[in-house]
Amino acid sequence: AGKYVVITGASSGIGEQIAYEVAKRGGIPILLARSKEKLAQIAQHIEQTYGISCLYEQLDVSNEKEVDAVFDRLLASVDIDILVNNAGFGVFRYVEHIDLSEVKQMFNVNVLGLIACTKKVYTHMMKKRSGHIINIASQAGKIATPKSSVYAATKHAVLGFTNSLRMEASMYGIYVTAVNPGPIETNFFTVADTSGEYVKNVKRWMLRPEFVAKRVVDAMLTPTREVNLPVWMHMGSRMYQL
Ligand code: NJP
Repeated sequence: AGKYVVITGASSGIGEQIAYEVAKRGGIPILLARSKEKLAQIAQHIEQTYGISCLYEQLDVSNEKEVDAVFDRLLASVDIDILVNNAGFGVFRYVEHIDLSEVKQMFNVNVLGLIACTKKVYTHMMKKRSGHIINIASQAGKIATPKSSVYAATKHAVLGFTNSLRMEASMYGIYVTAVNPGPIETNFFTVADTSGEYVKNVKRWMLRPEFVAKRVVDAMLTPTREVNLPVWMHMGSRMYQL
């Protein structure tokens, strides 16, 4: 309770649900994303429902200057306890149709943006010798499926970065967790899969974002040293873990 939890990509999907779950359990979410109006609505909902007033700021994680400015401002007024690097997107295409500008944008957001946000908060956490960094990677960071080659490459990069950071961070009492869910019912696929081909195949197995948010907040409450949370895949009535 009372912990400050910064969430990137908090304007929809998993990030939004993590914000509600954090507030529900007495933490103070700090919401970051590009859509400031959506963040304002989410903050208002949190205030009305949980009586917690939370900060929110516009941030494009792929803009280095913005990352610097936003985190400098936040750290001047708030002692950040937990960072959830959740902002991210995918564009699913067969390799022959890949557009290099989309590749760069995916790496800029999913990988470089995540590293930039981590660096700002990690150096703060190093000084106080505590904290928890949670990176939303993906099933695609452990295995891959057709059409998701570049997205999978970004999430493999996130997992590699996370695993190395965890070793370094252990010397400062900082926990580092990666989360690797299977497909989730969010806006993600409206961008990732414009043809609907992928969703058609996985729709019935999709996880609810509330489910993932609960698991993420559980991990905040009982951090452990290992940890890459398992891939969860929902199929029929079963929940598989990889
Ligand atoms: O998707 P969505 P999810 N700077 O589209 C924000 C991973 N994941 O919740 O900036 C800052 O509802 C965007 O906000 P806005 C996935 O890779 C998903 O599913 O206002 N923020 C929005 O809040 C991603 O890392 C699945 O447009 C930026 C949020 O990101 C994370 O889960 C499976 C941004 C995206 O919300 C959340 O995705 C899996 C930027 N440049 C992992 N660009 C899945 N859905 O199946 C985007 O294993 N955002």
